[in-house]
Amino acid sequence: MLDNDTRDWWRHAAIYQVYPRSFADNDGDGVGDLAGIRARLGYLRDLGVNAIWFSPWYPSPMADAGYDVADYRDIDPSFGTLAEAEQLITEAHALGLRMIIDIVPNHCSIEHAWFRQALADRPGSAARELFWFRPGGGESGELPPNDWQSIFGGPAWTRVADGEWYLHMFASGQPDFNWDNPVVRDEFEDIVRFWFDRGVDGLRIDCAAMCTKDPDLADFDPAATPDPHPYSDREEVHEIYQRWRAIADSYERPRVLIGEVMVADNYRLARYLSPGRLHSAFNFDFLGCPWDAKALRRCIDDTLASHAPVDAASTWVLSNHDVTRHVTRYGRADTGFEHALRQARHQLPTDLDLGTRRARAAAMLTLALPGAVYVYQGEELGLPEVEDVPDASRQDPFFFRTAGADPGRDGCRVPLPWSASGANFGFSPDDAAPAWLPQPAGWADYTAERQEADPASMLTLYRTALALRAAEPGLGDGPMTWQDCADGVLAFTRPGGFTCVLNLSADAVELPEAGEILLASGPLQGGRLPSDTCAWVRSASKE
Ligand code: TEU
Repeated sequence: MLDNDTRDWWRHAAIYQVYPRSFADNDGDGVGDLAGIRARLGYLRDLGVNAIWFSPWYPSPMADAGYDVADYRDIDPSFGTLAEAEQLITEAHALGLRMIIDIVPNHCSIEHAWFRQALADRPGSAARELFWFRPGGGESGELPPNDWQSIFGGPAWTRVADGEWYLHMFASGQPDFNWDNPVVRDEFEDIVRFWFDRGVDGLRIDCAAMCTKDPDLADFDPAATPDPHPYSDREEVHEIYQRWRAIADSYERPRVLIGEVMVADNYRLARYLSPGRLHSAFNFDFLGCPWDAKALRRCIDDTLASHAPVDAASTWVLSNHDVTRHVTRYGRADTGFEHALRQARHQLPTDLDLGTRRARAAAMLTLALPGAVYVYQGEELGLPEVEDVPDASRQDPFFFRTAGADPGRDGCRVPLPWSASGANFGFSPDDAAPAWLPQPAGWADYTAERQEADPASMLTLYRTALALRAAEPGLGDGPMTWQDCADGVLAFTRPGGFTCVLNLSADAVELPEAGEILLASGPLQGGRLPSDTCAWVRSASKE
């Protein structure tokens, strides 16, 4: 039995990502809010997840959907109040759900009090030293201080009225903090305590590898993979999390640190997870792994091998608010990582039936693997990417900073469909404003209400699989053993006679184990496991 109350709950938890703008709207403005989430906590408990991770809920001008934070100690008024957040934490805990919030330490918003002060003060002032302000190049400082490019496209520098430039690795509304400055470090340690004191169980740390920069701010060639890198995965960054870990461990019920760590490989990732640093990090390698038996096996083995020496639990992620939804990705010819992040955002031929069949199988695979698993809101409903978001509704800076060349991430952030009745498919109450991103007309079939009653739905599959996982002693963190099987088929056992079999080959195959079928992602064909289908089997001889 997976006990949600154990001290190391995060090693095996199923963690549900709530994107607050798009989960549920209670006040009818077409934007999700905390009251909407509170009203649907029962849905999450019934789904069977152990924890919720909230994307940013802080006051923000929403230049990057809340990842541009104006005040780290409050709640955006469109979402609610700090008092409501505290109620939400208490109510979630009462239902046995842990609470993880997003913290964004690499950058803030241009509306943050520190940045406003920096703009008001002179070059060289203490407020400017909290960020990366520099004079420009060229004859009269008209050129950016270096050649760094924003991750959202275009130069990573913006010029202010007095002629200086400030660094922003993302949108121009997201100035990067100067983590060499002890004032920044102290401030964030205080923010970390602020939320832990309010009962938050863990932090998801945004852009965790990027906080520290080479103060020389020299030009560099990204293709040359410089070592050390000027702004990513630098040695000094670990000190930040060692200090946060000491804070997390100082609580009677220790708090958890989960990194969004984008680095070259799993071995670099594992350095963030070594003792005294972060507890856990997202497995983006797995998210981007092509739908192919050999590639998946290699990725799983590499994950386990890199995590074992630092005694970290693995995590398994299929989707999040930054990537094309996996039902759509898996319905395409190329399912790999670059594709997930970029090209896939462009309309490409997609077979949604195929994508859905694979997504069902993939969910069962992740839930059977050792470690923790993340579920991005809407994946339990089998939502596809919304590819025809009208340009006028788009909000993602990726779209604007690439002049539309990259349509951005809005298509995976469309508000959830709850029911056929009610405004915005039940996302909002009656008579509400239109949802902040329009939902496709055909989404009635995806509503939670319709799926609840359907034993063949994606929602039923997630509920059943999560309940089985919680009851199965060998699942969650712990050992797994590969079984020999045919090409294109993956099979592994977990303790207690549990076997997971996934057929990625074109033809139906015999199940390698005789036994009771606990769950299958699709109907078997005369006892054989069809292509793109996964089954959980309890072997007759429980070893
Ligand atoms: O993402 C970090 C990041 O590097 C992303 O830009 C990622 O490469 C991209 O979204 C893939 O499409 C985090 C957040 O998850 C993202 O939503 C924010 O926009 C970003 O940080 C800036 O805070």
